[in-house]
Amino acid sequence: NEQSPSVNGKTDPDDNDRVLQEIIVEGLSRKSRKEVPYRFLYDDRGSELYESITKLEEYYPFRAEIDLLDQFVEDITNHIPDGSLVVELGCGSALKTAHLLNALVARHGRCRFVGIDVSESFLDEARCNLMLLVEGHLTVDLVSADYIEGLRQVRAKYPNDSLCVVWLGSGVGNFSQKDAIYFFEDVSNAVKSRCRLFLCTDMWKKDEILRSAYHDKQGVTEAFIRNGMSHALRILGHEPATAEELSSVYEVEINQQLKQVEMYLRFPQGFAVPKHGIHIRPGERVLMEISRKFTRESIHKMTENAGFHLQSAWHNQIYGCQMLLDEY
Ligand code: AVI
Repeated sequence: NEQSPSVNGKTDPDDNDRVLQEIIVEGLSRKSRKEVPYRFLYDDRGSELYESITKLEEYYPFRAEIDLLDQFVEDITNHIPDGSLVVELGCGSALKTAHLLNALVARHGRCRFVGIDVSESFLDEARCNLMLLVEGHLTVDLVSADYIEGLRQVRAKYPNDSLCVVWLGSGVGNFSQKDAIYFFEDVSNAVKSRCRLFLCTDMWKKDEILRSAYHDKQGVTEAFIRNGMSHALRILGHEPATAEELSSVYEVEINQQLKQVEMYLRFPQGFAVPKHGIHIRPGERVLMEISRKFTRESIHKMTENAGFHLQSAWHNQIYGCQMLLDEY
């Protein structure tokens, strides 16, 4: 599951709302390149819509990752030494992970797993799924926190363990280039050392495939993006104006230079949220999400500052998983 917009789960709800409003206002009151951070896509409705996206015929990344894990799981487990603590970022309901953990238990006779997710209900599901689906000696620990805070807690609890941090789902694709570089530095600082990183990413590919994956015929992705805007407007107290009522046009652009899919809402008539100083001009568009696609070189560039280097990689035509090692 995605990082939540909640700040750290401990703040007063009013303070939390204020922080969220400030984040949205900052993005929407810029003179140009207005945006709403992608995390606002995931309210309850957004999470349901994302689940529907993963079942769409055009949306290949979800299935491609399962195929890749299926195909290479034996070799992947070769790179996770016996005794490692497997820590998953955004474990969700852990269905994909169960496959990897089964292979690890089969290989080493045991496995220790920590799932990190902001959603407590996902963590409950994860515990049930892992009990049902993994046969053999698996110990499960679950941490409800955002990724970096979760990793800090894991490191504090298991100071001497060698970690294998698993990040499935190509979530890093939704980070900007800069944010991704900072993120891996934060990961490295949180785990301190003795860490492997098993990172799954979508690879750069032909325009047509990307375009149809993010602009599906049934309009599910479009609804997902619109819902993100409605969610942001709701947080600003700008109701009942939903993104639908504001008559917006969904646009997908493939940015060749940055190797990313960009998802926008254009507002032919514009709109204003006066109490927050927001004015969207007629015809102006708002960036709602990017989905970056990678090459081996760009993965290296993104993680090298944090001290990770590529140990092994598995690719099929469209998707990639890589095992990276920090320097120790
Ligand atoms: C979660 N994330 C990796 C998805 C992606 O492909 O970037 C989110 C998504 N946005 C539109 N469709 C799927």
